[in-house]
Amino acid sequence: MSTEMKDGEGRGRRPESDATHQSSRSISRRTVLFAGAASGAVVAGARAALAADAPGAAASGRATTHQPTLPPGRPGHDYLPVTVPNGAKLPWKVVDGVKVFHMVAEEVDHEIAPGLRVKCWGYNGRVHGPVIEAVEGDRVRIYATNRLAAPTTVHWHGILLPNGMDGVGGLTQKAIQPGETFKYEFTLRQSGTGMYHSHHDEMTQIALGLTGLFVIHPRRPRRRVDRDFAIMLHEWRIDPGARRPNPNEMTEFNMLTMNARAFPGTAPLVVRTGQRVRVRIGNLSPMDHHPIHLHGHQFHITETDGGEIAESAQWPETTVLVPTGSTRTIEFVAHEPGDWAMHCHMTHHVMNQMGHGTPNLIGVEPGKLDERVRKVIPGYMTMGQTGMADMGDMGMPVPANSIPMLGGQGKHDTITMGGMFTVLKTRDGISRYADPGWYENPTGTLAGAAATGDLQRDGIDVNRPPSVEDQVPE
Ligand SMILES: [Cu+2]
Repeated sequence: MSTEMKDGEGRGRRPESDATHQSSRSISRRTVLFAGAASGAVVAGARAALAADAPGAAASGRATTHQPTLPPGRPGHDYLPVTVPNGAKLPWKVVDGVKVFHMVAEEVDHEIAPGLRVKCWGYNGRVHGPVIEAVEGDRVRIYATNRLAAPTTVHWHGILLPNGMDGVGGLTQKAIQPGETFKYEFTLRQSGTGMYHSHHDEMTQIALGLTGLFVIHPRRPRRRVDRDFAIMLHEWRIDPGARRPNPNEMTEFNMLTMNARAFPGTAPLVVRTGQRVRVRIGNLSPMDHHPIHLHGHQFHITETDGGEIAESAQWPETTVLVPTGSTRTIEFVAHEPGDWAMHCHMTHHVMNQMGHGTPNLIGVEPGKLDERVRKVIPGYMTMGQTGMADMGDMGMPVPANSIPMLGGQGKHDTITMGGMFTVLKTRDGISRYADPGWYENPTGTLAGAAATGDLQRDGIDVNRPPSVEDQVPE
């Protein structure tokens, strides 16, 4: 179906000025019919599409070169607005049928997690920049003011637009000098999750936070969801005690963030049991890809930044790899109440600043070492013999303006995670989405210390050597 429509677009292409007189639906039908007539092979498909009142290219999540400008899409009417945990959205107003936005690139004092504040570069006082939200067919006019000390540009990543609006410094425009305001204007020809970021001295400016998400809702959605979340991934090098992320870092990133917050600073995703949930995940980390894993569910990857994935091509997953410079959208039904971890599965990406460079002391017996070192360094204590979990809750002092490697307080114990970690909180019957606190596990559904009676009944002797069933060659 989509292949046929692509053919049709090519053959049926018409100038935008002409197309603007037509509704997108009539154009879609015409292009489908052109394709059928020209190839003589897809008439049946075209008929089927018309019979099903198919949304056509303009509403399919696929690219079109002649999307007419449509009346500005309205939140709550044309789309369900996205929820941005810990984040913000860029406000807009309509002027003569155009959605007008104003973003300001500037230095931003930003809290990554309680105890760690850093000087980043962001937009409109936020890191990352506020989410731009619009609808396929909207015409958008976006003013970009530069209040940084350096030139910058704004590139609309994955967005289909005229070349001169692409925001690549030197190649498609002059850089926006400090104090200048540039104007970008185009009609949104697609739906899906795009991004925006500086395309001038990217290494410095992206590393300091000049990125954001650009969500474009379809004009006529094929699938409805009840909750629609947007999360931007990032990685930073912030030395303990430092207030400026180091943009020169190439490999040793030590702060990993979701919407520029690290656990325990990440807000949960709150949903009601049974709701259909979408999570859009963008990644503009300088160097790394992030496999984001959701506990307790199977989801489908429904979109990339290249558009919607045909249903027949989607496959179930529990982890979605989000390469840098990409977006991935997942959807699932929140069928099971509880507190479900959602996190990057690279183990060093769920750790915070302190401790990545520590020597390997697993299994080491310090013996009298501590005593002897304390004569030189009062209070010295060897750590790490059993791993890093102690770093979370021992209350060990860390340098000012830095946070321990891991640890947030959970319902049952310390959560030995940090960084790119958050929680999907699914609750029965809620109508508000404020943090509902920790999940109360129904009796009989919570793992806990085994009772002696259970052990005896099942013949488990914890003092016997553990057994395995050896595999012998057949
Ligand atoms: Cu990661």
